[in-house]
Amino acid sequence: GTSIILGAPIQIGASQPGCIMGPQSLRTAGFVQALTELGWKVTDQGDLSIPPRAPIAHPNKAIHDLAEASAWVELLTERAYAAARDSDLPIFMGGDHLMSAGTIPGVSRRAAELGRPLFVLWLDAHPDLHTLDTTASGNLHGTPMAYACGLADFAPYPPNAHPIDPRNVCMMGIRSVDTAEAARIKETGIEVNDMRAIDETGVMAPLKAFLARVRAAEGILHVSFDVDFLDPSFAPAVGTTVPGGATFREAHLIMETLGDSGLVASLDLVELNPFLDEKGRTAKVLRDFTASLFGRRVLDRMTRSF
Ligand code: DIR
Ligand code: MN
Ligand code: MN
Ligand code: MN
Repeated sequence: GTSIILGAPIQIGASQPGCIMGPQSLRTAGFVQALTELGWKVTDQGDLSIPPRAPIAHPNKAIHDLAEASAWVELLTERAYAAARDSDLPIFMGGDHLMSAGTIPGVSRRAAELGRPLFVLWLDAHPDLHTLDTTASGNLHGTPMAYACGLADFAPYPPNAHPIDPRNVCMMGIRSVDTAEAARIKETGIEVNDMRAIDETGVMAPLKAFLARVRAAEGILHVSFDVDFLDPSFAPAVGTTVPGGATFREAHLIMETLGDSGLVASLDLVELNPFLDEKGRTAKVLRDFTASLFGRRVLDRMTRSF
């Protein structure tokens, strides 16, 4: 298959700097080579950038960098659409999770063009369901899912022309939810498998049920992978660590199962903050999990030296 890689070095959506180095850290970890070795034809389109913008004020005084956020959303919607049109399984390398406010509408536009529904598997400690009115931190990486689902007016962002159906979203790993987000989960009925649910059922039962729904609907699947989905004990390079995350084995099983399904059409890798890491540890974890989704299996790994 073919994969376009797009870097989106965004950090203005997060509380602390560092995610700007995410794409370069993944490349340094041999990300492209890992996929090429599996037989994929990879085209790295490099990193996107936005021109400087005049500030935009918002009634919610907590919000910062709104003009830049809006520019990223506009640019990424267009570029993610093109990457989905032009390759089998594009990878969007963040950058903080604000990135997904562009990538999901972009791949959703492509799904609409193909006449197929878009489904989203959201792997994150957080649901990122704030609107511009409810975010208390003002960190816009807490808002992309509300925008992607069309749950509120996000002006000055461009209007979302291809909102996704909240019933087509499956969240896993959730363990930090703000009050306004909890209300929105109730209203929309978004499927949330929090860590307690995963402890009770394991990851396979909800994942298999979701994949069966995607298949039955002849849907297209987008996976949005926030580093803080993982337990910080082995993936510490993220600004918003929350204890009690997915284990290495749970995440590995999810990625191999997604690869086996053949349903995944695009992937976000977000919130990697290499400044908080030691020796590129978390970038290597993301490289290997992505390789699992792209077809690397244990029998291949046995022939490698690690
Ligand atoms: C929190 C943190 N809910 C906020 N969100 C994060 O600032 O809105 N999402 N870290 O990934
Ligand atoms: Mn997130
Ligand atoms: Mn998160
Ligand atoms: Mn976030």
